[in-house]
Amino acid sequence: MTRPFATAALLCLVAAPACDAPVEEAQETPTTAQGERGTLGKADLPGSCESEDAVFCEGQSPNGCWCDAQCRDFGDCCSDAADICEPEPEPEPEPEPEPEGCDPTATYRVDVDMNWTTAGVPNRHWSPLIGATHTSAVDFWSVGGLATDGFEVMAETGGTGPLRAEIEATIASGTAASLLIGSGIPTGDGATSFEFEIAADAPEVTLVSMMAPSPDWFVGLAGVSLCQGNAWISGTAQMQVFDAGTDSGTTFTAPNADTNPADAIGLEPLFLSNGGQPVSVGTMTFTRL
Ligand SMILES: [Ca+2]
Repeated sequence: MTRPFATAALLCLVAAPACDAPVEEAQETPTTAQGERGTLGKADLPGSCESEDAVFCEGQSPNGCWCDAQCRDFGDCCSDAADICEPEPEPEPEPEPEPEGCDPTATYRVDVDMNWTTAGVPNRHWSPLIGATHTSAVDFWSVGGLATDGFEVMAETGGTGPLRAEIEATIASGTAASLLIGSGIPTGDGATSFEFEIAADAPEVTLVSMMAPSPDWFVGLAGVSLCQGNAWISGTAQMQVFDAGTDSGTTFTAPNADTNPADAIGLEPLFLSNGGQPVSVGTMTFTRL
């Protein structure tokens, strides 16, 4: 018996695993009560990473399954390891807010400034303004379209009742928001103005007035949005003279001559320049207040 051997035998008795495998390997491979930990190729094992009074996220559950960060690689995670031990994912950052869009409502003043000065026309004037604030889902008139019955009355007589009823029907149906009514202008080259509220969910303006006297001629706007680029805008529109297509008279004071069937609404030829460009007879200026 030699001392060195006896020493080695004693070491093996005290620390048996060191005799079967190099010490370094034994430290690299975690072991369970059942033996070495190896890849199981499973998603999880029965058991829990928590008991009534403890959690086992840094290591092994008393049930035998594991709760540590390596358990996914080994395939020996407890079935609730992800729920119990993985930190809550960082919440998604709040997306940048979309551009706000136009304020929900805006107040405007419209200044109607007319300068119709055709000589030799008796009693030149402009009939009462009528229109609406509305959505893009409704057109009260359009170039190339046909005049409604109410629009025909407005363009031929200046009367606003039937067109007002049509506008109120669209308000009731939800495609228009409010009726716009302004005074007439008792001369060809006078002015008038009024204020109105408009809402971002019905941001378009239609506003018309009959040129009087005339067979069926009028000025105005058709569905101009005052909300552009997410902002309420102010601006000026030139007033061109349109023919409603419902009366065939060609002079200011021509007798009634119903056009049946009606023509499409278009620019009135009497108010085109030699080059065919519409001549402005005034302006409508919309100013946000
Ligand atoms: Ca006409």
